[in-house]
Amino acid sequence: MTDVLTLALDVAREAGELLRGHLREPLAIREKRERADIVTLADDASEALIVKRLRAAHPSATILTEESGVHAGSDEERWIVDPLDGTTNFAHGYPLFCVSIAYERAGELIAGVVYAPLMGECFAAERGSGARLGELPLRVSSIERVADAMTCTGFHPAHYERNGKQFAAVSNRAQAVRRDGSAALDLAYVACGRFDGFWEFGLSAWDVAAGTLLIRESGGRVTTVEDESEPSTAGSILATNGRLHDELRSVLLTA
Ligand code: 2AM
Ligand code: CA
Repeated sequence: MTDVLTLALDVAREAGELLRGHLREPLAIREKRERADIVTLADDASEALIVKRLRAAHPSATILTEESGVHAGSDEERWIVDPLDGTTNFAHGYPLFCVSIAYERAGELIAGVVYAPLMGECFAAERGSGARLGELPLRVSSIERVADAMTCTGFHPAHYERNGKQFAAVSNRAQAVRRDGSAALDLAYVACGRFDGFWEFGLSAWDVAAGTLLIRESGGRVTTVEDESEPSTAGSILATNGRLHDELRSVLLTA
């Protein structure tokens, strides 16, 4: 395991435990830019801890975070951090939330960690070395058809109408569609074969960077919904076991 992955794992676990501690407190919640886009003290505290720890151990890299933006550093190396993915779940005590930390060198994803403290699960991937859940090596599912698939999606407030149509279209074809509320964790669940496919619109790099590497290192495929572009800045993501990617895309694009 490289130093970078060890650092990401240590920091994600520390931040996850901090989030767990904040769950017992009354939550101060404020709305951000849009209705239903909320942030809690826990988001800010987790982010402060992560930035401090990454800066101390690895001072040269840029750090991109959800809440405080870009902490400037080298162009070559970048951490991409969501200190709490699934804030709405967290705020209601629903256990599907996580810390997501990815590390990029020269624009390529090198390491990614998704830690869900209430589930007690830590997913980690390193470019070229595979992905693991704890000690267990990960593999995407072998489901071949949407008809046999358990899929998941997320609803961004700007896209409810399209989401509704696509949710209905996939529900009519697949075994199931879930809407779990933490994109980073949903992607980790594709990597370990619980979900066969996931799609969402309106996500940002911090929601998808670690999960994208987890899936690619587990044998899956990650693109945008529309085409083969990289999803991190493109505005949509389609992430599957690879086998049903084209079929799921065609169901979504004709919905
Ligand atoms: P967050 O909890 O870090 O904000 C849920 O579908 C996914 O979308 C989550 O990963 C969530 O990340 C993100 N999300 C939820 N509401 C959002 C909003 N209003 N704007 C941007 N992202 C949002
Ligand atoms: Ca977040």
